Amino acid sequence: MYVGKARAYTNIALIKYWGKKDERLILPMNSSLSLTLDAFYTETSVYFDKSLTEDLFVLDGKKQDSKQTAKISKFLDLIRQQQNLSLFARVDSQNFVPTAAGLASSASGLAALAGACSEALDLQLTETELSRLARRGSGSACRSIFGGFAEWQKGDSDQTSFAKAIPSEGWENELAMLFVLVDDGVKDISSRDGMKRTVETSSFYSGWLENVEADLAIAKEAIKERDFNKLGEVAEANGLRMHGTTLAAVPPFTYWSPESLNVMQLVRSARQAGLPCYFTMDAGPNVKILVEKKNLTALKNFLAEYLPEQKLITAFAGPGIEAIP
Ligand code: 2P0
Repeated sequence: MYVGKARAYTNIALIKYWGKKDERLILPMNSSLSLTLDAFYTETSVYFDKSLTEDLFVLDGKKQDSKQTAKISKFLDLIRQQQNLSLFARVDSQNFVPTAAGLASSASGLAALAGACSEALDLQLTETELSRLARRGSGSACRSIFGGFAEWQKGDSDQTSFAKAIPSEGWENELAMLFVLVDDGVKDISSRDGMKRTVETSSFYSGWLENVEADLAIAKEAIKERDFNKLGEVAEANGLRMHGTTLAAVPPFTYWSPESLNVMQLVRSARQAGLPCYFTMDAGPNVKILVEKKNLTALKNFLAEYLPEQKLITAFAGPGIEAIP
């Protein structure tokens, strides 16, 4: 039996990954940039065990169905093929999220799985190699190998597509991200399906690609200069442009709910009131607000007039992946 365990934290993109050039290898159409957070993480143990006759995936103590297990098995197949191994595995994962709010993330999940497999089989991977491996499970997972700011350089092959830490001299520790939980009755479109449909059918997708590398350059400059407004402005604009592409997909869709729009407007109002803060959204209705730590209390007080406190979760910059003995 080979056993390994790892913990990985989720990350939120400030410059989004949106679209694949190669679905099998998970090579993205564009580079992206993220902040790894401390508030949400996954711990995963993997047991490659010769007594098993199939892969087993247990999440938060519950055995998962064949559809959930298929994504895990596909990743394990890759490991088995690379390592010339024929054992099935039991994967035991626990998601640590402050509430059951649909915040479980494939980034932390697949990064933790890659780390656990690497530990179990003593692969002795470099961070770059681990990032490439995690990418094969879920694109955004390649960024969760690193703490703080990370850039996923799109590359053009399995070898050249991986994330790197962005040197920031600890500036990320002056920042916070406030999650606003938004209720949503709409049926989910996974980010995997959403980005595929957008790449294949959205007439706005070319506009996304035209701007994203310039956005990334501005974001990196902002990090270097510790310029909060510059980083926030480009992140907000980039996120809006990503969400814009979905409106022109066939059939069209959006991840926004009416409440998401209300929260976006609240962020604009907070800014008008002299409080620097910026929003971003992913493949769901929750809104994430980037704010400097020194303004976090003021932002919470501002929002408290409009939103119940239980809807807010605060996160700070988090660490990179960790092996658990
Ligand atoms: C991101 N998202 O950069 C973007 C923004 C969602 C919106 O990466 O198909 O779960 O497994 O590579 O990584 C979520 O997509 O997709 C995502 P796959 P993934 O964070």
